[in-house]
Amino acid sequence: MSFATISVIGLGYIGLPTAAAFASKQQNVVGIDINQHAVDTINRGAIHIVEPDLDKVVKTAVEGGFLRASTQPVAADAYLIAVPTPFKGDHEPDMVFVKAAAESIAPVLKKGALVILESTSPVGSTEQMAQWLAELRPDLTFPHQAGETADINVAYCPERVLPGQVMVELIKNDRVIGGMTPVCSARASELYKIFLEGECVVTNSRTAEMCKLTENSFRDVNIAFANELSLICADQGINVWELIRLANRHPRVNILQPGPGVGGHCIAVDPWFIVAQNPEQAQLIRTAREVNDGKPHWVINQVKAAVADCLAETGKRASEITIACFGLAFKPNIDDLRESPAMEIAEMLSAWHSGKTLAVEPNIHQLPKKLVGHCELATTDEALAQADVLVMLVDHQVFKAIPVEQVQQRWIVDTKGVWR
Ligand code: SAJ
Repeated sequence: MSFATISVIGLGYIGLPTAAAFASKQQNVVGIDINQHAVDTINRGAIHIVEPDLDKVVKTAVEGGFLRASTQPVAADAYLIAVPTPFKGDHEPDMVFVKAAAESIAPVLKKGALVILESTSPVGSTEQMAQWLAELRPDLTFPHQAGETADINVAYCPERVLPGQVMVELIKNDRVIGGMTPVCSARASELYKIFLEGECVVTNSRTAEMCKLTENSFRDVNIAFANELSLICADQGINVWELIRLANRHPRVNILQPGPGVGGHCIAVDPWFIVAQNPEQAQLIRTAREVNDGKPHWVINQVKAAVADCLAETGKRASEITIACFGLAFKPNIDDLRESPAMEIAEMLSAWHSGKTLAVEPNIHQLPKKLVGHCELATTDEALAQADVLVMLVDHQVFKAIPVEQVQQRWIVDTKGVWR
């Protein structure tokens, strides 16, 4: 059975590329979002987020009449829900957007439709979503009620694309397909095969939900290991990057890189979903989160020690000292400042420091609101010429290309090993 209309609910970093990928295969796609600005932008053939190559695919799809956006839900043969799943103050997952998405499509659902949840969600969310839909549409049957013969098929199929490489990974990566029944999985696989070059790997919805959380927790735990090593090495007078390079020569060792902390919307969030559901068992996962969340504070203390040293050696007053932070993005070579430990550090440092704080971020043209009045946006050359204390926070390619002889400062806190 083909899908005459595909509707993607949530046109953000995952939903819009997914909608565009289907539309690029000449499918009729309607994207739904509550953000009128996003809808208007997409309908003009433009994009409201930054992701390489997405603009071209969206433009072609909109101009070809295969993709349109709306704030109003439409009847479709397949729905993909890709809305945010943040956590609340106590690290409990907040499913309010998934619930709202289910409520929005319920009135237009028709017999034979497929509903897929893509948002990162705690175990059991897909069954919960099917239940919400069933309560709103008692005239239809759902997999938890009617199994293989249900009117509506429901599956969990997580995205696993890397920001910055979404348009490639969306198509090439294998896709975990977690149907509530084997029929649901078969239909979901059929849908993704429209654009997928990777494999569809079939399981049930609960395993698929846990798989997504596991992937990001695995990375978080491994980064925490590297971050903990960086603290130990600083204490022992050992260069942690050399240490990791040497240890990784072992055929079965592959340590990740330490940094200023872990940022972005995924890795710093998803492990908490496991912890919230399994507080007794998830000791290592919780500790990894705490280690990574604690890293920016450790970096601040390193900078404070460097400033104290600089004051003692130069006899200057604190207000006469300039600190330069290199990088604000949450990882290298992107302009995304969301949940960035580098931003957190620049913010805390500029609030603490009585002198000038410079921020060097070649991927942005104006300072984010939070830093206005506290920091000055500077070029690499200006910062290297003016600053007493250098703080390397993001290993952007342009920073790695700075010739060593241009870096004359004695006080350097290098969280990425660029100036090792
Ligand atoms: N980081 C380190 N050291 C490393 C690697 C990363 O400190 O060795 C830091 C980065 O600087 C950044 C954070 O971790 O602050 C996260 O960056 P990332 O590149 O590891 O991951 P994201 O958040 O951009 O994307 C992740 C990916 N998940 C995995 O690699 C397991 C991606 O495949 C997921 O689709 C995405 O989360 C998501 O949407 O869940």
